[in-house]
Amino acid sequence: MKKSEKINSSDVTPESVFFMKRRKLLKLLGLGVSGVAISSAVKADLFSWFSGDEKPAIPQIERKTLIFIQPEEYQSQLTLTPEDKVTGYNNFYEFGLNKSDPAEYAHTMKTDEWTVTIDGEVNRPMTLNLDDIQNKFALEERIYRMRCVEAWSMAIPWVGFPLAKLLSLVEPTSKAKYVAFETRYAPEEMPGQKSRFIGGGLPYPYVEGLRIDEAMNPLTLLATGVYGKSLPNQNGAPIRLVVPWKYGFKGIKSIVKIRLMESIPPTTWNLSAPSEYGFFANVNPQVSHPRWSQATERFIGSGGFGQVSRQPTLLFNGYGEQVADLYKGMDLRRFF
Ligand SMILES: Nc1nc2c(c(=O)[nH]1)N[C@H]1C(S)=C(S)[C@@H](COP(=O)(O)O)O[C@H]1N2
Ligand SMILES: [Mo]
Repeated sequence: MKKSEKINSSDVTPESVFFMKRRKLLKLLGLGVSGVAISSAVKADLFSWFSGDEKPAIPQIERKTLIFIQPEEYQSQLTLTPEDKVTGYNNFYEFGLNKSDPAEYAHTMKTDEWTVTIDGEVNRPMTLNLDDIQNKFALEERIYRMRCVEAWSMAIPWVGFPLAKLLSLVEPTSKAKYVAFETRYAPEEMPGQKSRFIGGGLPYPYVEGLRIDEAMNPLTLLATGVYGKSLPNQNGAPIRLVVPWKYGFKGIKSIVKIRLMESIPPTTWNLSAPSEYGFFANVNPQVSHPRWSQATERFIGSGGFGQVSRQPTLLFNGYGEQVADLYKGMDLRRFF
């Protein structure tokens, strides 16, 4: 090797390598250039700059086939968003801000030996592992509309069970007015939790909350699967919340803690930008986000992303019949 081509390992940062000639790069990566150690993190970054066949396959975590019932009332005539889009176009800032980042990087989160602790204002606090949960609650498939606050939407066949069943098991006390949720905190596995460049500067762990009557509503689901199989990490494995009449950010992923509380719990997007994201976050076409209208949405169906169809947004995302009573007499503009 010519002297001028020598590279020290300390020079091999993603930025430096980005500007290297492609040929030199490939040589570095593949051919064991002596004296150069490239960390696997840098390697992963490098590979992500190549396209198609030069990219290593994304490690796929095995998804278990689930057994579930299909209650009539939760099936629907909706056109489903195809599975590859439900599992490939995601928001999970712990793994990056691009919609493709979660599918590409979330496999680093470890989901074996997962437990969920339920405590606070309850008579029977408990910690359940995933088998306990799977054994205690029969799974059902429910097709729900999902509306992200960014004005895109999907129709998704979740598999899960009503949160109300879990809450009944722990017996909330009369002081339990709210339910708080928390995502796993493991910065070594979830790089966005320690880097604001990856995680968008949100406070972590991601936290969410519901009023107790919202949490007890039969529509509110704890999902452990999607499209008939256990959740892939990018969708919030092994267990996540789905609240179909609220904006998608209420659907906190990869839950490890559920706490019943007397006072209103903090929520991540509200902490981050309180004038833009409220506690309630009910889907409402008449209440604009400060920076865009919520009147319509781009439905992500089977067409290419360039030709998604625009459709009107529905009050409570179309679930008004089941949930409007929860907000009787409330000013939905003030409590957005
Ligand atoms: N922990 C955690 N949960 C999260 C998010 C996140 O960044 N971190 N994003 C939310 C947002 S903005 C949306 S729209 C949904 C997306 O869920 P999906 O990727 O399964 O469609 O997850 C929500 N839950
Ligand atoms: Mo979202």
